[in-house]
Amino acid sequence: MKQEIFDGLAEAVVSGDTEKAEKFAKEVISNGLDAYEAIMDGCSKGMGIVSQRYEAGEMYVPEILCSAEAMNVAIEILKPHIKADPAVSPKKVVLGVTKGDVHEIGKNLVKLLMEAAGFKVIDLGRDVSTETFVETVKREDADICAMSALMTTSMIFMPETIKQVKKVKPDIITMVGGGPLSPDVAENYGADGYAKDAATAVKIAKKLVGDI
Ligand code: B12
Repeated sequence: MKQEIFDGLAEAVVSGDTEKAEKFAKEVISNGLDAYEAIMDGCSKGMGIVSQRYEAGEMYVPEILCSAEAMNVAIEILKPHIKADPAVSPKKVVLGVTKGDVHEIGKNLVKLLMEAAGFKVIDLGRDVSTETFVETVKREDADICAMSALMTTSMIFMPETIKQVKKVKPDIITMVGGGPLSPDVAENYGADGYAKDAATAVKIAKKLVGDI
C-alpha cells in the first residue's frame, strides 16, 4: 500500500495533477506513512522523471510548471508532518540560486530537507548576486553558504562567490549543487561540499558541521 501511495504521488507530479497530488499527500498522512519518505520517493522521484522527459523532448515548459505546482501542493500538506531532527544543532545556512538563474525547484527541496534536519535556512531565492551572498553571510554570521545552479551560464559565478564569502568569513563552509555541477567541478571551484540530491546535501552538511 505504501508503494502504491508513493507511486501515486510521483505520477500526480509527472502528470501535473494537483487534485491527485492533494489526494495522495493526504493518504500519506491518514495512513501514518513517513512524510519525508513520501517527499523523496514520491514528489522528488516524480520531478526526476519530469526532468528526464523534458530532456528527451517528451515534455514542454507549461507541463513542467504544472508538475512543479502539483509538487508544491503535496509538499504543503506533507511539510508540517516531517519529523524535525533534534540531534542537530541549529546551524545557519544561507541558500540561494546563483545570478541569472531562476530554476528553484531543486533549491526548494534542499531547503525543505535541511530545515527538516534542524538547520536554520535563510533563503535568498533565485537570481542571487555574489554581493548578496557575501552581505548575508556576514550579516547573519552564517555557518554554511549553499549555492544552487542549473545552468552553465550561472554556475560560473560560484568560484568567485566562494572566494568572496571566505574573505568575509574564513571558516564558512561552502556547498554547491545543481544539474551541471559534479564532484570534480565543485572541487575545482573550491567548494567544501557537493551533493547530487537534496537528501545527500543534508548528509554532507551534517558531516561538514561536525554533527555526524
Ligand atoms: C524545470 C525547468 C525549468 C523551469 C524552472 C521552474 C522553476 N520554478 O524552477 C522553467 C520552465 C522556468 C525553466 C526555464 C529555463 N530553462 Co530550464 N529546466 C528545467 C528542467 C526541466 C528541470 C529542472 C528541475 O527543476 N529539476 C528537478 C529538481 C528537483 O532537480 P535539480 O534542480 O537538479 O535539484 C536537485 C539536485 O541538483 C540537488 N541540488 C540542487 N541545488 C542544490 C544546491 C546545493 C547546495 C546542493 C548541495 C544540492 C543541490 O538537489 C536537488 C533536489 O534533489 C531542467 C532539465 C534538467 N534535466 O535539469 C531544465 C534546464 C535546467 N533548463 C535549461 C534552460 C536553458 C532554461 C531556459 C534558459 C530556457 C529558455 N530558453 O528560456 C530558462 C532559464 C531561465 C533562467 N534565466 O533561469 C537548461 C540549462 C542548460 C545549461 N546546461 O545551461 C536545462 C538543463 C534543460 C536543457 N537541457 O536544455 N526551466
